[in-house]
Amino acid sequence: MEKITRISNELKDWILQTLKSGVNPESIAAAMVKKGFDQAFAYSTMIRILNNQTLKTSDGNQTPYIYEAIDTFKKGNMISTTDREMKVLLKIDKPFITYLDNVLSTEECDQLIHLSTNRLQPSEIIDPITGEKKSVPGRTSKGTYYHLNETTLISTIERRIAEITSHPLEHGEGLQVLNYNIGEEYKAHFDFFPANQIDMEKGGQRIATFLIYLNDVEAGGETIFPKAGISIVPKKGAAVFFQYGNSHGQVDRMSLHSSIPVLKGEKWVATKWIRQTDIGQINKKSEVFITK
Ligand code: PD2
Ligand code: ZN
Repeated sequence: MEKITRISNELKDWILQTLKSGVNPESIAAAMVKKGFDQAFAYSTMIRILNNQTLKTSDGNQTPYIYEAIDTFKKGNMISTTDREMKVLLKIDKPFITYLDNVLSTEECDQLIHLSTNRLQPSEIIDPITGEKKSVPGRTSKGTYYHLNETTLISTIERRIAEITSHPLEHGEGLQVLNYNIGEEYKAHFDFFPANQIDMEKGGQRIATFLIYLNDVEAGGETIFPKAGISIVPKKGAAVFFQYGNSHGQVDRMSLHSSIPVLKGEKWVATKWIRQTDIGQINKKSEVFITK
């Protein structure tokens, strides 16, 4: 059988993220060969990527991502939910990113940190090659997951997120609370899955992320969107909401983002990843894939 000698943009992104997550280049090249890639092509592709050289991809002229406006954000500089008023601090259309103030009260932030402190575990990813969960240098935070509606506080936050984003609560994965100490980070990644990991039984593709800052960080810890040239400085109770999936099933590569290392103090965030459809009974907690 003829061996594959071209790679797609999607595979290129996957390789980049897999490398950043700490998987060694040989394992990735070996996985490509197993999937039917020409051996010399797989290894030379890895070398080009490692040396940061340009790479010709088979789908360089893909249809551009179609941005779709979200109703809540068409209406001005304030957003109201049934229980809260919040101010829009920043709104960018392409990629779609908003920064909202006052999403959680100081007390809600403190309560969520308190609730999470004794549940923290090293953050993990799922190795696409072995399928096993593991800690990697690219994601050094600690974290914990909550089931949908696990406590009254979690329910309140989830209902508020659903009202702000116009995405039903059931489309959200379980809330995740992350804690970064000095030097800890989450290297550049996409939150959406590569096409071969989308499971329509479990909510389908991830299409948006709602990230709430639970404290002020003394230095570092910004959320960076390098392709968009944007840096969001954490502010207690404020939230960044970004959307990268549309009704055409496309995903927006401009949504690449990272959490840069904390330089002073610590950082606490709560993240909600939102899917296309209902997440389903068996999968109420978030799972972190290496594609992230
Ligand atoms: O903690 C952050 O700022 C951050 C940055 C990028 C969190 C995530 N991604 C995430 O949870 O997906
Ligand atoms: Zn992310």
